[in-house]
Amino acid sequence: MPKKREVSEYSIDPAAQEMLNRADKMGIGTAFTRADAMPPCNIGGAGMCCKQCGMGPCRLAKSGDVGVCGATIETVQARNLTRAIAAGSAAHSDHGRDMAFVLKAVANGETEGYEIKDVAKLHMVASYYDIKLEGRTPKEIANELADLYIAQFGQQRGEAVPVRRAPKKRQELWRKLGVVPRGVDREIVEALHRTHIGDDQDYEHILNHAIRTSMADGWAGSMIATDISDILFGSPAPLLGQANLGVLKSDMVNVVVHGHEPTLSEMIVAATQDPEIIAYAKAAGAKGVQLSGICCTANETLMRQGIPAAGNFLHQELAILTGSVEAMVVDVQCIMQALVELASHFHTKIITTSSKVKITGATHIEFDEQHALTTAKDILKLAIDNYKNRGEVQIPNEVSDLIPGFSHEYINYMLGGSYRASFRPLNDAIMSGRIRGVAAIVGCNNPRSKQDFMHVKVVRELLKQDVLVVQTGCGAIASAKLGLMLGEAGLDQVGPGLREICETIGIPPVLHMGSCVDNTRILTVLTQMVEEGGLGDDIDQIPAVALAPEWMSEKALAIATYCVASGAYVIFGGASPVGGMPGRVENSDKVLNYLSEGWEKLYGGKLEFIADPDEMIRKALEHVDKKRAALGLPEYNAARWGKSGDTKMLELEALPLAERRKALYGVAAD
Ligand code: BF8
Repeated sequence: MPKKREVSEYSIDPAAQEMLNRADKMGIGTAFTRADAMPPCNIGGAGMCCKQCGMGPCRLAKSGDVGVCGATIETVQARNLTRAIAAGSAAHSDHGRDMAFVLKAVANGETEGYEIKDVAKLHMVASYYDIKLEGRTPKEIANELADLYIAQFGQQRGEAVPVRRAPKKRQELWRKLGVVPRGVDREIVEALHRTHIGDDQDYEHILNHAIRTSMADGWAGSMIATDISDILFGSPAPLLGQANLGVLKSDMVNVVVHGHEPTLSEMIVAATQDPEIIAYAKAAGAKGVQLSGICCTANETLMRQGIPAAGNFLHQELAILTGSVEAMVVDVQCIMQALVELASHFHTKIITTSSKVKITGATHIEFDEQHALTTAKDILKLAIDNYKNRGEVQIPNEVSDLIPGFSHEYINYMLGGSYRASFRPLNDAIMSGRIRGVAAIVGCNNPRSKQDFMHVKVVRELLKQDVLVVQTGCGAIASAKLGLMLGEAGLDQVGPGLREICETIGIPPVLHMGSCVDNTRILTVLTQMVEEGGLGDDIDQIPAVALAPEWMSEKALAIATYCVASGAYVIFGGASPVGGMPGRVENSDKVLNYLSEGWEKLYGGKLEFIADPDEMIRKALEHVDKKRAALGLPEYNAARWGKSGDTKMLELEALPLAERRKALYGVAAD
């Protein structure tokens, strides 16, 4: 019998625990209870099951086992992983493609409600590609950029253009290794072709193409998505936001937007501010419409508009369990099919909006850029009409403030202001050792582990060790819920050197950088750090590490792989999808080792799966220190810091008045 965990084992978040207790009392299942009831298949989980043709499925569970076609364990694992990376890259990149089409439509005046909000970003992106700016309107420039970006998906030969934004040395390495993506669609199609029965059978060769496919995501599809989101909706800058289920309101119509593409959510944000909609909500007996987000849609609207985040991936069911959600409006990715059945216990309407996603039993209202604002208003009216159907409501009190919105442009600005915007202060802080290194802590929740536990543990420990943390995706929301993204709340929890830097610049020690496609912002930051000088001439030399402690999606695997290709050490928590059965089945860890040692020899980056958070932290710090030593930087020593800046003032302020005067002016009180 599978073991059912206690509610306290499901999540560290009190709001989640409260809702899971409610679910238990009502006899309603969630992803947590389904995970308990569904132990993972140990052969498939190790990447040793091949379902690629009708001669199988072949389960290679003993030393020497091969498939009906003769495929070895390492070939099967490499194929399975490459397919997952292709699917993840497809999801991110198709999002990027849709954004490019919207940009084109905006440039041609064919949309309703959208405009080019960030002309400076449009100019900057266009200038990467030598698009002429002088004497042209934003729409003319956007038209040419949209054409260039749309062409990146179907391009057959040459190089995807965003690759030129990487450090020069890295570009040369990619060219030498033959992994520069030609076009997004071509690499994804080739990944599917190569992994078909009877095709590529050398695991290293297959995995080489996994790298190229992921590059089409990180250095093309996702980068395009982020660029265009900023151009259309504005580059994020810090603002005050809130996170957790306490953002839902008992006296307002609650609409939760969930998924990924900001084209939908931004228009719903605009529609909630429409006087007609506010009046409609009041006529229905509500105080107004409270909009909140789940998953990466939450990140998109939080960092640009300050729309509160109801939660991360595992909060999607919990929001409905409050009984207070009139409508959950979804587009693409990370949407659980279980939502419809769950919603049937309440009055909540699940509304699908993408031409790519329908869920049996959900209401489908298709959204397109030509009628965006009208459709957004129709959706909101449907939610408002549903307000009268509410039953018993139980909204947890938990809510935390946070400051999101640290785009790479803003980080550049905040380090030196408009007077001398530059990454120099960050590089200097790393070189002096005040900042030991940088960690990007990203990725999902996974109901097989305790929600948010690994994220928060790793963040807290690295902060104590003077590691600056940047976050995206559901990991960012985990820290937000715990109050780690608010400057003054976080600073008593960080090491002395990092604290000095945060106080000087006026930033929280954990920087929210956006959604999962925005991991490309981290690539940009790393590139700018290289270009600033002092930390080597390529990304793999920077004392930096990337972690996804609670990963679950194929997109996470795609991100991990393009980060490795870019030179990063990537640590995933939980189990490897190609972990094999080392010690029990010969050669079943060949692929696992290749992702680490093999890729490190080629790219200077590597991917490892480490289940124990303490070991994850130890390896992350070991890596950062190794990179510091290789650069000839001083060994990290926390004792050197913490006695400068505000610390002295605080000590002085704590003295009795007479002693303070003496310390300040050398004279005692009159
Ligand atoms: O793209 S972190 S659970 S929401 S996959 Fe999904 Fe994972 Fe969350 Fe955003 Ni990213």
